[in-house]
Amino acid sequence: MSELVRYAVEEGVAVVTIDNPPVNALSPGVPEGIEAAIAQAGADPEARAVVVIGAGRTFIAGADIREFGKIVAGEKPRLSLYGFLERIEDCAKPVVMAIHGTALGGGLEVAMAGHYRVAVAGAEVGQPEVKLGIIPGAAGTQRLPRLCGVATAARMCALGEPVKAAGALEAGILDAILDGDLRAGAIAFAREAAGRPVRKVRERREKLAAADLGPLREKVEQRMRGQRAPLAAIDAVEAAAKLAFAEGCAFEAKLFNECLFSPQSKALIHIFFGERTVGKAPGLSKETPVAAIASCAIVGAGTMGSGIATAYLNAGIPVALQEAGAEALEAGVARIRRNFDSAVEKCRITPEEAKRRMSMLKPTLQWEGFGSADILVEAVYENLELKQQTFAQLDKLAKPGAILATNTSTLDIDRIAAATARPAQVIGHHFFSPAHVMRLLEIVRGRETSASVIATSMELAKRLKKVGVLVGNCRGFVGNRMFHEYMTQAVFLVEEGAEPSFVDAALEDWGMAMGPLAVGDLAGLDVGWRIRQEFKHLERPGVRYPRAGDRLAEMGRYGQKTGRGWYLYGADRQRQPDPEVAEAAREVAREQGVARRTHTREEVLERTLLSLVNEGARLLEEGIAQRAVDIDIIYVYGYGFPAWRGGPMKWAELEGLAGICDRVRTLGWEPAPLLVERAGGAGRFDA
Ligand code: ZOZ
Repeated sequence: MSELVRYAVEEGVAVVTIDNPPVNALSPGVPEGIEAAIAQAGADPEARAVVVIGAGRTFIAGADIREFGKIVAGEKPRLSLYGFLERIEDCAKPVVMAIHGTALGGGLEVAMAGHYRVAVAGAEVGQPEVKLGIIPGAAGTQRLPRLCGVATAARMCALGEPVKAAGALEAGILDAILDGDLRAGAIAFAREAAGRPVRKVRERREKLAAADLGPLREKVEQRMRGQRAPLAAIDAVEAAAKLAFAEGCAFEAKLFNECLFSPQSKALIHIFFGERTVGKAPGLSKETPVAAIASCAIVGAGTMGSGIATAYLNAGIPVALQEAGAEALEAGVARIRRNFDSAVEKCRITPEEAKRRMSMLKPTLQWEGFGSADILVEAVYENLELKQQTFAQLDKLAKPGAILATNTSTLDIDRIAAATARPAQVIGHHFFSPAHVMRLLEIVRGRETSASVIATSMELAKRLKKVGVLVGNCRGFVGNRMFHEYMTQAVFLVEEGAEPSFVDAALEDWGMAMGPLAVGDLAGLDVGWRIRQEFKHLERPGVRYPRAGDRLAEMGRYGQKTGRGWYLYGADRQRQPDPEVAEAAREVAREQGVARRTHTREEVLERTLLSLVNEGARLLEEGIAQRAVDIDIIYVYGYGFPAWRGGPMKWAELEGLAGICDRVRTLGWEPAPLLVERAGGAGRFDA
């Protein structure tokens, strides 16, 4: 028996324990170990039934995702688990799968090869493969509908969302939910089942009536636009109703391999590991002390301040919220209450929980709570002088050791820190709007920020359920510096004659959650306009700058909040084209001497996307971004870049860096030196 799988007999039941930390993935040796243990149990006169259980925090969380990359790279042969699972199912003694934690992907597929499935109430089961750009590849699309019907199975495989134990019991995926100790309960269950004839899931057909999957296909085409795997998953589940089990498996295997070898799966697997990689900042020792954060004080109760307060309260951290005026403070508190009300409406929390979280909020017109807070967060207007004054004030109020965080999205952290006598305690926490919803937190280190303040911020991000990415200090940091280049191209295109809707549609059809001009309207055109005024002194003669957005802001067209920006917005908030915008763009073009012409969608994509990649390469070279994967995570979690394209840097790698470099030159731009270097070398940004 391998070390990964243990065998013991207890009360006449063989107990097979999978022990492959951290999540009992089906790494090499695990399927072999399970198979050997099942065979041993089958031949063991002491064992009348079998229990398969996971050691540690979970049942099997799926295939070992790291193996997929090796298979695709040709370093390892393709693997098939079909025979392995059938041999479990063919065991003459009842096999009871005992589930805690998560039985996901290949984990649920193993569980379905058992004759019974029992679980603790907190367990979850699911086929989340589509989130990795693949579909179940070990008969999941064939066994699941045999347990819960075609419609439920198709939904689970296409959307990838896990199901809680109670739902899984109701659907027929589980046979029982056990209270108390799972191992003991499963053994008792197995003893009951011993001697009864076993029933193989693959031989069941009673739930295989065809279902209308048209509405699900439509939903997937909308919600997971551009992705291949969800539709393939539906096709595979649908086949279960039409084909014999073996043929259904062959069909599934064909689709699985098509998906596995696609760029979409490479991109999504990159994002899966990337989300975990960004939490480990290079150069930050594991021994760095992390301060306890038990209370927070926020200055500024505007959109950002109240969103940030909501995020802290959601994490169970009490918040003092300060505003100078009673009206603004009340508006902020009302906004936070609305956030919780909406969570109640969506059944995410109970009304009592909403009340409890509200009770942890202490609004103040003075500075109550600021002296005792472990972290003080500044969320005032984006203006350097104002932020410096605020930090001078926070420095006076804060206790020694408290962290002072600024939510600036563009300004120099060092100049803000210089307004205090403790620059080592100052750091940027750049939240994205709405701050309690968006997963990204850019953590910006200043020149003097201490390692402990950085480590504490990374830990805090996890508590706030954010993906924290550590970046260096420069104008706009990583996200907004790249976005600036991207937006510049979008505005140039409009000045040259492209309709805003043409630019946005090209990018949205490509997969961006929202086109850049629509994002501008959402964020407020006045925001960019004010920032550009702040940096006007840096403009150089002879260089073209985007002007049309500022012209709109000067006309009072601030975007959605004024009902007019790049588009017109009615009561339904739908975008409508506005001839006034085209006129303003024409006027700007005339003033700036910009030639007007028509554009193709390809040109829109080329200019906007390559501007992201080229600036990303510069940020990497300057060390502002530590790794290309950090940039990708920032773009996927903060800017609506499609995860299935991998983020801008991974997308460029998948396209081929040599070609990308040539395409940048074709646009008449200077490729970033790092891009040139990597294009001629490894073809990858990260080692
Ligand atoms: O980690 C969370 C999770 O959701 N994991 C992914 C689960 C998943 O997607 N499973 C399906 C895999 S694909 C599949 O199974 C295909 C299939 O049908 C099989 C067909 C085979 C066909 C032949 C092959 C060619 C989980 C909810 C499990 C735990 O979350 P936590 O927040 O507690 O922990 P994490 O996410 O920080 O994870 C801890 C460490 O474990 C690593 N890891 C997690 N799942 C893994 C995995 N490594 C390899 N394979 C997996 N399935 C994770 O990267 C992290 O590592 P470190 O180094 O960052 O600590």
